[in-house]
Amino acid sequence: MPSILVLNGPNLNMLGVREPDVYGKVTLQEIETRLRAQAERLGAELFFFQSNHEGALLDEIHASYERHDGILINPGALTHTSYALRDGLASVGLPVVEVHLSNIHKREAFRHVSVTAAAAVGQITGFGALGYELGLTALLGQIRK
Ligand code: CA2
Repeated sequence: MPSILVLNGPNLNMLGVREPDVYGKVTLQEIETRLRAQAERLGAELFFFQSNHEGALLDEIHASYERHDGILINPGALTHTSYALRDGLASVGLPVVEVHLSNIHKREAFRHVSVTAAAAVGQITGFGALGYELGLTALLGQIRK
């Protein structure tokens, strides 16, 4: 059974708590519950990790080497700034799918660029919590092809 690391970056622990107009009312815990149900249907094992610290995310990415089969990641604002995360994702050689709740291209100019997406197979942006489920389906498609 494929093993998937689900990574969430800075501030995603605040989902559903503040700014529901931008990110919706769903909490990260609810996203996890929905994704686990989908993973069970699709026959995949999920490992969740959220951190507000770039280095902690990087350590988790490095540890995924030979432990997981793919990475589903919402890097939060590190999407737009972190060459370290991009290099880390590229270094482990696993298929990566990047997910964003909001449509980053419809927002402030600084969000239009993702430096991490170059290390991903593809990016899903603007579909809210559903994006994680779409991303998981896409990632498993890459692993099983
Ligand atoms: O749309 C996304 O998923 C983002 O990755 C969310 C990040 C943002 O920096 C990216 O540009 C796009 C923000 C994470 C959530 O931040 C919150 C802030 C306040 C209240 C709740 C969440």
